[in-house]
Amino acid sequence: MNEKYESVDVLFFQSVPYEGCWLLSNALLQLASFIDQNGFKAKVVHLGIHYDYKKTVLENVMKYKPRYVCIDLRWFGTLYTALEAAKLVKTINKNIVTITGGHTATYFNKEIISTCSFVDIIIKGDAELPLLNILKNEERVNCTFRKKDNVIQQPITYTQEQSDLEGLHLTNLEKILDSTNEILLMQPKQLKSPLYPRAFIWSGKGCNYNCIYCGARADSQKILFNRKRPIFRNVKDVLRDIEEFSKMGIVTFEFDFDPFVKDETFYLSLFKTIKSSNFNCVFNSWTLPSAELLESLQNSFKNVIVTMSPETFNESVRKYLAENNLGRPYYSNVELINCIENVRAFNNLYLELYLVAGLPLETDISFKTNLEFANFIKKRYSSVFMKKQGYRSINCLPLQIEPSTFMDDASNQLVTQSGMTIYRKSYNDFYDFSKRDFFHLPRNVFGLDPSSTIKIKQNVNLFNKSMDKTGWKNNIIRLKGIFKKIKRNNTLTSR
Ligand code: B12
Ligand code: SF4
Repeated sequence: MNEKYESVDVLFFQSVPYEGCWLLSNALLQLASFIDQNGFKAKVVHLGIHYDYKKTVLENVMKYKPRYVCIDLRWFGTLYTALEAAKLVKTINKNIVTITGGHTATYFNKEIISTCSFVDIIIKGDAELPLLNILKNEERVNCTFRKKDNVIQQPITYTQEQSDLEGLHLTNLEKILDSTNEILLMQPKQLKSPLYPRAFIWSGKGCNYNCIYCGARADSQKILFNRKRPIFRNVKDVLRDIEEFSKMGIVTFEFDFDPFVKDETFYLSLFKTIKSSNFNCVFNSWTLPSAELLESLQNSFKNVIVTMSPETFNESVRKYLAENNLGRPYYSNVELINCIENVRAFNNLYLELYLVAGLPLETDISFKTNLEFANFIKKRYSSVFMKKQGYRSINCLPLQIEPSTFMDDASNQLVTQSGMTIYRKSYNDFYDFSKRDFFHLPRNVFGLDPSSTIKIKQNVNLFNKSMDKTGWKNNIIRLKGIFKKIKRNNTLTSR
């Protein structure tokens, strides 16, 4: 380490659930950009980059000599390495101020500050202004910290509104990101999925829905962020982010923010302004996209994967969750099929479907609908799926317990009614899971009781096996009736 590096004010660390994990939180890049725009020197380092997170922490603290180290703690899976990283920083220089933030840190702020003397400050909720205040030595907001022997837990008084998002955008990635190309372009080596490398484009915050299993459901947004409604960014700022990533050679952009009910204005105006004919898109649609939105995706991008998450093909389970404010708005299987037909009508649009195994109310009989309907869709609409060896376009993922989910009476009641017991609730439960996961030790992956776990595993295996073989004649006969109900959109040509 003879080279001389310019020291920075803030060193951001992307924590990892396991060595080599490539995922980089968009929030870290945005926070670093914001700090940079405000005249402070910031650097983002990914702890997954060299398959030895401890070495990466040590080397980079020595290299950049930061005053503050900010460690990502959005995903509960990274609890262990995030806290270990903070501990290590203090062993190098105890005067460096260690800060963490994100969904998980916010939810467990009190537990972390009380048990981890090596974490100085937890920023709860939106972190732009609170972090800037810390750097400027101004009054702290949204923070949990120790003062003498007391724990100070400030209320969340800073919550970004739509207007606060104006002007927030990525700055020079090469400047703020250490090993930029390696991080942004390392993805294809590890993934089977097409359209990689891709960059995630942040388009807004919050959610209107209350999906039973989600740690960012509308009710959690109030607790974690004091956020009452979803907000969108400016199209102009989003375009700047796309431009910034494209300078690094990335041409595929992923959107995963769709909290609206029948209001697609934001995406329609964004896609209208995208000029390059080389860009690809992955659009995670939380509801069913309209034909107009699909058309605008086809016009703006070379290849597009549209993902939809009906969660289950069993209409009564889906309806129950939606009607009881425990899921996204209800749509019928007929409406879903109509939408798939619309996707198929555009040659450059491909479909991915996501289901969840282990939803409360699910029975062996209701799960069977998933198998039958998935097989039917795969066969009937085979041309709508992207062909790639070993790549599945209809997926069934297991339910996994996150912090800040299943926290109201209605969801708890439903869980008990379904014969399930949640085993992962407290900070220690989540910390233990994260640590065991990192060391590949036996662990309760889904956070549920043993019999629910066995059932979920069996169903996922059954589903995957069924997706991977051919010959689904029976299902097609059984499901033929649905076609009678489908209102075909005659204006679109079929693939
Ligand atoms: C987009 C998204 C993704 C993208 C991430 C793209 C990317 N490159 O960042 C993808 C699809 C890859 C993804 C993956 C996963 N996700 Co996700 N994701 C989201 C989603 C929908 C939006 C997050 C977002 O972009 N917000 C915009 C940013 C700018 O805002 P923000 O994150 O709130 O950040 C602000 C504050 O939280 C804070 N902050 C955030 N980070 C930090 C760090 C520091 C140091 C500080 C000080 C502050 C701070 O300041 C930020 C600026 O104001 C949320 C749900 C939601 N609506 O929030 C789930 C969510 C964050 N994901 C979640 C989960 C569980 C996952 C997965 C584990 C799912 C899985 N089982 O595989 C994986 C993670 C895999 C891994 N390696 O660990 C949970 C997390 C629950 C929890 N407490 O752990 C959430 C809350 C809900 C959900 N179920 O999806 N996700
Ligand atoms: S739509 Fe559902 S899964 Fe997605 S962020 Fe909202 S509550 Fe969570």
